[in-house]
Amino acid sequence: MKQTKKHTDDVVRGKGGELHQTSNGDVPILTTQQGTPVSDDQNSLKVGPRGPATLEDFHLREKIFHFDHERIPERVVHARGFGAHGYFENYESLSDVTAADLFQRAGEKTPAFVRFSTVAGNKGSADLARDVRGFAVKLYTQQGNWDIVGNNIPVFFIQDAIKFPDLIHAAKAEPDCDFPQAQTAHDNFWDFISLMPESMHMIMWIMSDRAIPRSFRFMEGFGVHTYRLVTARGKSTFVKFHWKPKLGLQSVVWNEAVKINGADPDFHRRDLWNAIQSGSYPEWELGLQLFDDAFADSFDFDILDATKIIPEEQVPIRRVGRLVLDRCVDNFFAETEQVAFCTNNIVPGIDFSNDPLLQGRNFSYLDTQVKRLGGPNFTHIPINAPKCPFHNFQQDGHMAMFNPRGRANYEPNSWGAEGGPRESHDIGFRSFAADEKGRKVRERSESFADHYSQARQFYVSQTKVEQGHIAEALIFELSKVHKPAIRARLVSHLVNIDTKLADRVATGLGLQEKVQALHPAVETRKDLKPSKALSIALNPPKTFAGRKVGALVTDGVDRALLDALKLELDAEGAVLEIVAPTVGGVEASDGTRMAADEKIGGGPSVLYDAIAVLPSKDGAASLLSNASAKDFISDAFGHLKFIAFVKAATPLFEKAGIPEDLDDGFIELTGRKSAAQFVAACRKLRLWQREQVVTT
Ligand code: HDE
Repeated sequence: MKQTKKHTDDVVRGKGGELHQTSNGDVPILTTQQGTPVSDDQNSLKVGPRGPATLEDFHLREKIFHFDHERIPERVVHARGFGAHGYFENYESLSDVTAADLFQRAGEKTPAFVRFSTVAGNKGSADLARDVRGFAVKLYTQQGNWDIVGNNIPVFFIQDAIKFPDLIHAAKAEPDCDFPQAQTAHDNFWDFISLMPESMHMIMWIMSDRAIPRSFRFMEGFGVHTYRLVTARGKSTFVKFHWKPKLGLQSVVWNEAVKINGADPDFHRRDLWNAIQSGSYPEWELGLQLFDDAFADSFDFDILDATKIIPEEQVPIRRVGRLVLDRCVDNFFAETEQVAFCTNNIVPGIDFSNDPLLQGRNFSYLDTQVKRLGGPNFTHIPINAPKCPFHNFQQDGHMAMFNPRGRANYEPNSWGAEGGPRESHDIGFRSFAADEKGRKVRERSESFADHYSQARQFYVSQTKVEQGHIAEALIFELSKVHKPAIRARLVSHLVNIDTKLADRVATGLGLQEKVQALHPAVETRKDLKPSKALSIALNPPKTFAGRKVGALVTDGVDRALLDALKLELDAEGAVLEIVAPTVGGVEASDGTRMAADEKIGGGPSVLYDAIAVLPSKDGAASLLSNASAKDFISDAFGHLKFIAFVKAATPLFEKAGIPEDLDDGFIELTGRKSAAQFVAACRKLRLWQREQVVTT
């Protein structure tokens, strides 16, 4: 092989025509794991170029051996996830309610790592599955790592951890055929759920648009369980944790979710990655619902029951700081895959409650990390290691990196200053000294028995449109259930929640017989006040910031108009992407060339929050036979999006089946002023009244 090249990008050919790139000092020299420099990474060591391979080829063996062991077990649940780094910044000192070090000083920043996830699907499943999203936050505080391992829904399916394996078995692919993937729309799930009345509140949430968020950036997070905050003097206050997205809530509609999964199965992870890489850092405020024993005793439900919320109207949320995600990972596996969240990672000043779900989780997370990460030293992996000093006498095991130094590996000992760390009565973690007594029983508390009242409260807190989506989601899911008795049994629960909902679902399923209410353990309360905070539609964002407009253009597009639109979107903090017949772009009306972000079929309108249809007259004519261009428009219309347009687009609208009498969601672009009007309209995200014409 001749080595004459100057730059690594240059290649030389080997005897068999294979290409070799070598280091010329501009990049490091390739080595084995042991640091031995490698001369040829294209050919294994053989006896003659056509002869057998040799066993002594340590480079080949090491490379293949390492590759064979690249996979670790994926998470049993929440396998599909995406993480990012950032920080939590305190607004004020919370020393009145907690001794937790990170909450003592206003303005203090604590490093954070967050991993978002879906629950049911495997690691390679699509992002827009109808599912709960995990919202797990690791805070590297000065007194140890604190993990708030939450979800984007504030309640859970079950009340006792002992049912978790059953729930997850039922939700995941069925064990004989191994499908469906990342979907609850199958017999096993609904069979289990229909026999689990405590899950009905959660069912309302996952059948709502909360389970198909537009982006991780536009969803809330919840700690779910009741925890305790504890002061230095040992005073305890109950707390529920909330994350409130700065950009507001937003979801997609179901038909859109289905199509996004095909067009871009990585839609959520790409969204987060792009936002952070472009400097548009997503932000959430940490909210605390604080309450004392007196409130807990007087509240309508048990604060230890994870299938219940405390409405914000009853215990307002105190916003105490902000979480900012400002750095993508350097390596997905090292950070996002190996991060190990544990509910039992807690710091002084915070404590658990007796929620039986939380108590079970405190066992599960530590246990699962050993399986996933291969041994007890997963805390030595940089993403899991505390950023504060840590000292103990734990030693050895697989991959030990930080064994104690010197001779002391136990305490008490007699080695004085060299004797290693000791306990601290002043700052060490102390559990809240709760009075606990009772009979040892395997029993559910009667205070957990109301299964329907809050399910109803959630349902009646939704707008008509949102209620329709819940009904349609139930009809969709139950239509995939083959056993009619399971469908009917589920509807018999719905009767206890809302009879109109039950009727609508029964009709949608074509049930022939009137379904009677399943006998409830506790009658549904109808006096719980609707809570505005539970609806997405009633809490619209104030801005279109962070959202995306897709502009369908052709050669001859009006450049000035496009520039005007871009200026308005920039000012709002939103993004404009160009969708053109080819990715090579178009020649605009003024003769300038514009690159495209997507080819029409590759950038369907489901990937955008709103669209602009800006072809030239000739361009529109040439798109009339383009099925993707038609779908671009008809989908945006069907998904209730705002549509900016120029007159030349009219034939395309006709082709896409848009009613001639354009509704308020269409805004004709003529200049900067109309572009501003379009952006202002987009802040509403969707024209909900269009649902009277199209069903999503
Ligand atoms: Fe989890 N859960 N869970 N879970 N969970 C896991 O831990 C478990 C529950 C949640 O991004 C596992 O590291 C039990 C509620 C998130 O890495 C496992 C019970 C909530 C994540 C586990 C629950 C969650 C997990 C699998 C019932 C919301 C992903 C891999 C008592 C408050 C964290 C792992 C990440 C992951 C067990 C219920 C949230 C098996 C036993 C309720 C966000 O340990």
